[in-house]
Amino acid sequence: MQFNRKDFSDETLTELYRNLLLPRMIEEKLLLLLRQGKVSKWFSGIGQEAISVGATLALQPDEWIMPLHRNLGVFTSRKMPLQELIKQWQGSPDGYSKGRERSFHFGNKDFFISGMISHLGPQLAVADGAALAYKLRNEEKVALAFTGDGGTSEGDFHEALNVAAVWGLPVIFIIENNGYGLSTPVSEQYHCKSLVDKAKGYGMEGIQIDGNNILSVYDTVKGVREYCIEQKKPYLIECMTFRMRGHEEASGVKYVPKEMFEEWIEKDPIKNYERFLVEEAVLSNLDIAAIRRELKSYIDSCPIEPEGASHYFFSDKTSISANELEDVYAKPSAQPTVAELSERIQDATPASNNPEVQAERGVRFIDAIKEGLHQSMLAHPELILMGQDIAEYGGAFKITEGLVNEFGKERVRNTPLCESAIIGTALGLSLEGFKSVVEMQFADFVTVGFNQIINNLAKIHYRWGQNADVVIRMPTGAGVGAGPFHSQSNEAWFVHTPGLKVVYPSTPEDAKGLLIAAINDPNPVMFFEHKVLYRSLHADFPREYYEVEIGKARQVRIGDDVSIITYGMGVIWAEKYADAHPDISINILDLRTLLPLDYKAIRNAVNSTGKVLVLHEDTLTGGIGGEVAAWIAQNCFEFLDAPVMRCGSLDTPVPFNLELEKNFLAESRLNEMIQKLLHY
Ligand SMILES: Cc1ncc(C[n+]2csc(CCOP(=O)(O)OP(=O)(O)O)c2C)c(N)n1
Repeated sequence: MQFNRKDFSDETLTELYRNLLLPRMIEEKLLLLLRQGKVSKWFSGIGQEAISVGATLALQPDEWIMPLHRNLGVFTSRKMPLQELIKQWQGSPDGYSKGRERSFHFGNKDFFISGMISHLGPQLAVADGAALAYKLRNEEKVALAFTGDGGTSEGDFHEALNVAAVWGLPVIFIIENNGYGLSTPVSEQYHCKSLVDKAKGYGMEGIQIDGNNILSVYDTVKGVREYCIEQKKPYLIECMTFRMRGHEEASGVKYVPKEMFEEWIEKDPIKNYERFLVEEAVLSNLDIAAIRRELKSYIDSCPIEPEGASHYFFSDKTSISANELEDVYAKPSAQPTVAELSERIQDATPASNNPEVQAERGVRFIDAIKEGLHQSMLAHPELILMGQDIAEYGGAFKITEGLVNEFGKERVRNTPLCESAIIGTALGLSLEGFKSVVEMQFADFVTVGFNQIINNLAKIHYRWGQNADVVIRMPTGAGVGAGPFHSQSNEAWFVHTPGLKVVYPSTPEDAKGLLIAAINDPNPVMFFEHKVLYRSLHADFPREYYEVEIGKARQVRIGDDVSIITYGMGVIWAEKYADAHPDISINILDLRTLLPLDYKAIRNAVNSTGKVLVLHEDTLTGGIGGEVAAWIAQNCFEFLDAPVMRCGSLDTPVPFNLELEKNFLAESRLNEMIQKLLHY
């Protein structure tokens, strides 16, 4: 192995050595603990340390790194105390993830390390977001993300590299090509000659280097960092290396030919670097032995919980559930109050008090959403809008029309066609204190961004205390003959995911106030907007900047005979039905927020009539109606005079033909269900 010390001082070379050695020695101890059952899971990075360590040391300590499961060297080179890391690995409630996550599935803002999710690829776009934040603030910084050779086959790899290239983001993407993805050799993983060749396809530069050579990694990443900052571009580095142990400690290495180990043991990053340091007279063998002794005593001084990862730590078991639930959502931070934010808007738009401007203002559902977005852009200079065709074109439904003229293309961003990367980017922006609103062109297309929402955004606060300050706007629903992929109601998918908030307004006033509240909320909010209502629903709404509280239902009508608990288009159907049947006294509750539900309001609705119909446009089976009905049965049984009934759409995909669609929709069965209930 050839080392080129360039003009690195002896101190730098020694510092690199200490950092390189530490994760190896920690791992050797950890492998013991694993055998003793004191640690439950371990992904070894032995043989690959030069990549994590060299790359981390080449960055500034306040630049975000997105590591994966084999990157212990990132954590140690960022100087995370080993004592704290051990607590994390042992599942201690005092650990970085409070015992909620295993091994390296956690991050920490103080160390600018973003925690991975098991799915690997999603990490890459989060780096795009952090880099976008640097770019927007004109900071001279890069973000760095790791992937394995296996991870490059994921769509997330393609999406993240493409976005970084198109947007000119300072991101360093590092592929650790260690020959295998679990048991899959690279020959079964990709068909190009070298992974670095993929850089060309994205219009970015790339280089392949020896990942076992610490100087090569350190020097390359340093140079690439400068390039990314100066050129405002991403860069791909493929580090060739080898995994000296199994995928994880239980999985063995039978599938790896013996000769490969023989070949790569000769290329061991530590042995080779030690030899070089001695040859260069930077360190003597005695110095090396002294450093090893020093690190050993540091490692041995860290307390190990003898019981290992177990319930042992939770002495006060009575409060476990309360504590657990407490951390699902981030608390509002010390951000300005609504009144203070409102002042910003007044300062920015003296014209908003002008009667002529006000007279032109529309009162459609869509106008309320536009106004909520516009005022939020004024109130939050750090709010970024992202979506397909949302800038000059104004979005598929023209909701963002005009915003780009006022706020510019940096804040109103057309995106490539890649929902997953954009939602990941939004999360990365959030790491750096930005807010974002992502527009799905149609709610149906959220499926290709699903993983980021469900696994990354939703769980991040519970897992390691980071919030995802992201609103995802979901133009939803049927009724316009748009067929199975432009009409679905998919809110129930998200209601089943702790960590998300799900909001679904049915009036212009609520649409504006809830959107403002969603943007002010530090948590990820799925914001459903019924497409049919955009231009068909007219009702004046307050012009000032205001919030409608998330989690509070709205009493639409008071009645004695039957309660309809509903939301979204269901509210419109229920009101229409009540107007057409003045002889029936109908109580209507608009849930407005589906997660968290307003149980108090539901209880009142049950109590006031004793007969309840839960109505929604979503298909019946597995819809939110089932959840509401079950809760009522369990908690309000004594108020009921009839079984709780549900009215949902037919359990089929949404058909295109208007007659079929009409038959599909829940409204076609509303009268039948109400009559059943009344005559029970
Ligand atoms: C989406 C997804 N599919 C499958 C897995 C299971 N899995 C975990 S790691 C891994 C191999 C990853 O290989 P590579 O990206 O080369 O990284 P390495 O483990 O070699 O460092 C697999 C298949 C996963 N975590 N996520």
